[in-house]
Amino acid sequence: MKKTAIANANIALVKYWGKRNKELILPNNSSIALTLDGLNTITTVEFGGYNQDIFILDNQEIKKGKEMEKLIRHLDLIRKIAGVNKKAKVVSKNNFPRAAGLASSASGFAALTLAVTKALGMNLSPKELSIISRQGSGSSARSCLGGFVYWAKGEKPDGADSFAKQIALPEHWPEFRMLAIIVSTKAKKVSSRAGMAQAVETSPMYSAWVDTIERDLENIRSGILNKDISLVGKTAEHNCLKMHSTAMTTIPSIIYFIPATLEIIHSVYEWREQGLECYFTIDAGPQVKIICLENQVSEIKKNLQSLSGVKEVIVCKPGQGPRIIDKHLF
Ligand code: 2P0
Repeated sequence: MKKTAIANANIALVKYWGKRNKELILPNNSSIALTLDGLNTITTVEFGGYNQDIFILDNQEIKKGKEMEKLIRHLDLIRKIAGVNKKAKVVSKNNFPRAAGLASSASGFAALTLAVTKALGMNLSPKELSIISRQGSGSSARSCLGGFVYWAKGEKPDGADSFAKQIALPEHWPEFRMLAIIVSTKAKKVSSRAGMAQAVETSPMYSAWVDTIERDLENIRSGILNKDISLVGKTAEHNCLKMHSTAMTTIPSIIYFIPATLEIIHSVYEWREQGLECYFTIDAGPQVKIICLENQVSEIKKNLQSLSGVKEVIVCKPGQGPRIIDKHLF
């Protein structure tokens, strides 16, 4: 059967950084993210009639390498659960640059998991979907739900309690905005997966990261529920800098920032002093995401035009969880 799913990317306000189990993708800490309207992956999956798994990503056939290995591993996981061994054709398209550090693996695995499970006749709850999706790429667990989402680290060795739960619907805070600012389209040198593993193993700051995470989670949760942009923004900024401090202090060190990243950080500080309420968060790459409310977007966009390193600005609102659509990619 052929099925097509669409899923949105998500950006974390409290980051996922470090694993307690690399095989099952179980995190050392819980995280909170916003599922974004505007950055999505559409994936069509068909089983039957194929001699081998076929993968076409952004109009290019992927025959080997890490992306193909991750796809086959995920298909095998779901085939095992469903008790089938048919090969699949998977065609996937992102509406944003893939290697730019905008969480394409999150939307990618959420869309893939929904399309594959539906194509195999499975009807999963968001909890079950996020448990399976998580094993493809951790952050994709959060893209299995819309709006503001909490991914529990869980305690169980098998990961049965490490799944995503919704904190608030997208409609709870429709004025909330994230501006994804592209400053580089080059693929990053150190992946999130490698960066977080290195931080766990070698950064003396990593224990401080784990020790202070619960306070950040509580602040962000309460900031979301009370629609308190200052609390959400300040906490997200602080949490992001703590994550980067563990990366910078690994051996060898990892600095994800480029000059344009720093130019935006300092501009955000300056704009805030001038009364424009905005905050930044940065993932394992050079792009900056600005957190603000709708009524500040046009001024921030205007200000960004004067910065030399800015290549593109994508304005994102709170978005919906994944869903099945009728329009197939093949
Ligand atoms: C996050 N990142 O919370 C953090 C912040 C990057 C920095 O989740 O190894 O691509 O596949 O589980 O999901 C990116 O991590 O890593 C990520 P794997 P993933 O958004």
